[in-house]
Amino acid sequence: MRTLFKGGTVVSGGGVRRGDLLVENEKVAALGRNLKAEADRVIDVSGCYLFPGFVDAHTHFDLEVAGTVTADGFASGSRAALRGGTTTVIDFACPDKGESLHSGLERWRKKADGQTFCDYGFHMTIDDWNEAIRGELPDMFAQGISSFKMYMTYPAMMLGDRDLYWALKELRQLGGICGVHCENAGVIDGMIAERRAAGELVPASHALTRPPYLEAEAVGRLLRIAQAAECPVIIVHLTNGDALEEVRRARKRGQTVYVETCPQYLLLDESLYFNPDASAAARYICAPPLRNQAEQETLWKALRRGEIQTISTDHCSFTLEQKAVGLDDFTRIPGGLPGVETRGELVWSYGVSRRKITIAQMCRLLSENPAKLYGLYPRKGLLRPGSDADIVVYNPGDSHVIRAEDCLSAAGYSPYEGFLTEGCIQQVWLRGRLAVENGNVLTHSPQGKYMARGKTALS
Ligand code: DUC
Ligand code: ZN
Repeated sequence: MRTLFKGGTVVSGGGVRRGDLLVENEKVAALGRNLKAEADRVIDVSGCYLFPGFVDAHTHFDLEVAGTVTADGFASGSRAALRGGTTTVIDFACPDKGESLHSGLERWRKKADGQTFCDYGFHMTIDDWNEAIRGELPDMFAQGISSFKMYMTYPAMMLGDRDLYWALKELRQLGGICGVHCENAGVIDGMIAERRAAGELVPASHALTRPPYLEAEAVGRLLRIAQAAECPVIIVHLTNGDALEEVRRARKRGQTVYVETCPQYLLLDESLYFNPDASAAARYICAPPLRNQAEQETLWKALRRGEIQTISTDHCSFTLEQKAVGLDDFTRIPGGLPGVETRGELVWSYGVSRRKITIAQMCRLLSENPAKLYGLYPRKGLLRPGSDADIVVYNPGDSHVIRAEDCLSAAGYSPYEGFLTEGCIQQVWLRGRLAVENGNVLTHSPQGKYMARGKTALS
């Protein structure tokens, strides 16, 4: 099957170029101006931008958090992803403390295989450090897991400084890359205890007990640990300028540091936690929490300057009923926001359209850089002969209002309710097949393939 996309503008991390694109079966076959190719079908994409399918390198589908399980499993989560132009997700396999990495991976493969509508891979969470886990790492690479995750907070998952150091040293030897959740666990625990003693358990206390400087402290400490281990690291979901300062310092010292942020830290602010209606405030609980508007501008500037490499979503969805268990005790509210469905249109509408970033930067942040960083490039992350024909057809002339009732996520609400988009995702193609058209997912069975990934290729 040969499909010719005529009259569009093809986007890459290097820029935009008017031209046609020929797809043969699952792959891009040719690119060029006025391509004269025989094709079984011709798609008129004049006026539209063709992006390489977006990669969301930070999703949590089918994850147990605070005694409940995320509303989205791999089926609903990946349908929502596809609808939002995300053709590949990298989710987090998360073994319990004491469980082997192999057993955790097997559990996550069972959750995802045969259920997932877009392509997918896994990062492996290291929530314990011992000889057995060290011994399992080489085989993780053999199974296509080249990236890992560690937590400096959450008692069920966190590692202390010594174990972070040893794990990073080992990953350096193996050529792995690790994302780290940076927040200072001890002081946060102390602040929570103080709020509890004062009977201040409303959702606003969530933001007050996780201030930006405690994230920055953990980022700074992690980067010194990474310096000792001589290992590159990724700061996931970075939210603020003080944390970014720590990254700048480490880079000045010569360290390799990658940074991810998320749409919620660019577009939503902490005033949402101070809504006197606790059920309205609870829907925004996530960690790290939302910050103020000045921090949003700091992040946009850092994106424009190339100091942040990826925008992923940290999609971790709960229904309002699930969030409601903690209305009188914020520590019981399961943390996380839905977002996998709206990232592309939001970044275009509030980033590109408002001239905060360019179209090419959007392509780097959503497609090219995550594909390179997580070992999927050049199969994913660009449109050139030989790449997978994962294509987002973006129509800049259209627009719509984000409404939860139109969304596919099982969360049942959207943090971006009422946001107006500029432009719309008109079509999404997954490996040469039309998967989404005008907001409708056309594939009725899960077609997603497991992506065994190689080592990082982002410099
Ligand atoms: N933060 C959240 O809010 N949810 C999932 C995991 C995380 O780090
Ligand atoms: Zn996360």
